[in-house]
Amino acid sequence: MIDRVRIRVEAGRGGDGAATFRREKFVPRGGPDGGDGGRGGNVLLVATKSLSTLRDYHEGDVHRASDGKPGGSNRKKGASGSHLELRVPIGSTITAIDEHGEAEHIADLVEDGMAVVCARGGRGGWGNVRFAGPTRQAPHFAQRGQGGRARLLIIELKLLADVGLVGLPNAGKSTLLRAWSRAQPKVGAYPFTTLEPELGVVTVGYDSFVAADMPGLIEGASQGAGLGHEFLRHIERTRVLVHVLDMTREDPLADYRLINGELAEFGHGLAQKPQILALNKVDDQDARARVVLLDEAGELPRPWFALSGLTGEGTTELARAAWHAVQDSRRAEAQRDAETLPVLEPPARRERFQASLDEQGTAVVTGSTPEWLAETLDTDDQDARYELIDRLKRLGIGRALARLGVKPGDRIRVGATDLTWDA
Ligand SMILES: Nc1nc2c(ncn2[C@@H]2O[C@H](COP(=O)(O)OP(=O)(O)OP(=O)(O)O)[C@@H](O)[C@H]2O)c(=O)[nH]1
Ligand SMILES: [Mg+2]
Repeated sequence: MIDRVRIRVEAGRGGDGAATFRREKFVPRGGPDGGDGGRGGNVLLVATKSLSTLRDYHEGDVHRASDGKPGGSNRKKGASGSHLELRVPIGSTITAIDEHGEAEHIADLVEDGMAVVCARGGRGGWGNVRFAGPTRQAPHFAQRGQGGRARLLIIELKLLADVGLVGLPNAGKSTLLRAWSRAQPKVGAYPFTTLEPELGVVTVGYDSFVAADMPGLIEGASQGAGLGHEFLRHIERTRVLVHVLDMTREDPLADYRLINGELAEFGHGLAQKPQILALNKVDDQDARARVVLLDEAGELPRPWFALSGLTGEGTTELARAAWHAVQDSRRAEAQRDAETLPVLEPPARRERFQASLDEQGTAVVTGSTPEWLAETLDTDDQDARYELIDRLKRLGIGRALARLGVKPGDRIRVGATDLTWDA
């Protein structure tokens, strides 16, 4: 099962604006008529129930949305690039990694049809018509299209199971899932028989829940030992844990503490999940005797059930208890959701730009609007540069630069663009 893949997504670039002039009979030089470029396509991830794995994705693949088309003469607007929709299974978690390697959680796609835009296409550039005004009737420049956003994404598929079976290798987890459901996970008399989580639907009367058989956990699993680390994160989304103990072993409670220690060490709330103890293999006489002994000594953490996955004894009672625990958890969650209704607040007012001096004393302006303008207006073209500076001033950047001591003729930087500031 491929459950984690890293891909690169690239939104489309905006089309360039056109710098054209009307050609009419008897009019030697018509006015500007260059149309705007179309915007670049977005990249979206969409959850679909028709997929259950990430098999369609390959590590390092690049997925691109299409670019916007350039504008044309006669004010013709360029066509927008089409969006790229990447389909992923329900339960996919999307994380973006920025250039510094920092991870940012983007979305949990937990329902069919749920979608998230993970890279926005660039804006189309304006045609030269838009730059005409009383002082500049024939602009010969247009605006370039904005680059599309590119992002490195990690898509992870976490299992959506109600109940997770945890325990040491060989405890009998797979055998229990076979007894509980029609799933046929491999059973072996050796550790690490189960290499991948397997799901089974467990029926309880008219109800049912989904249980996930996990690879065995060992000491150090939370640090990556054995197979544990890879799979501990699958347990994150289960509501209830059934902790399977092999009662034929010398000291089952030591095993119990070891596994719980690993769950606590891994974090992510695993240790806080409701847990039901499954005292397994009681078809074995020594195992049964051990249950009686520990019970009489009052050492068994509750709730516990004695069972044999092999003969099926006690498995129905355990299934029923697990189902009730799942119901309790669902109810508690519904209540929590009701108590934490979203509060509508006005969006925080964001500054349109920021201006500061870098170590060399160069003024640096950041912000999405100024950066967009600097990226798309050609600073080598006299008129386009005037237009850029004019627009930056209208954002209030002139005053901010003056406060920083910037004088006409100084070099400044806007985003990734260097230019000469003009008063
Ligand atoms: N006597 C007895 N043996 C059992 C019982 N349940 C499982 N076993 C045996 O224990 C061994 C391990 O069983 P599995 O179900 O593969 O154990 P697991 O916990 O899935 O093991 P891993 O996948 O390696 O983590 C096998 O030889 C099973 O036949 C039981 O209730 N009684
Ligand atoms: Mg197994």
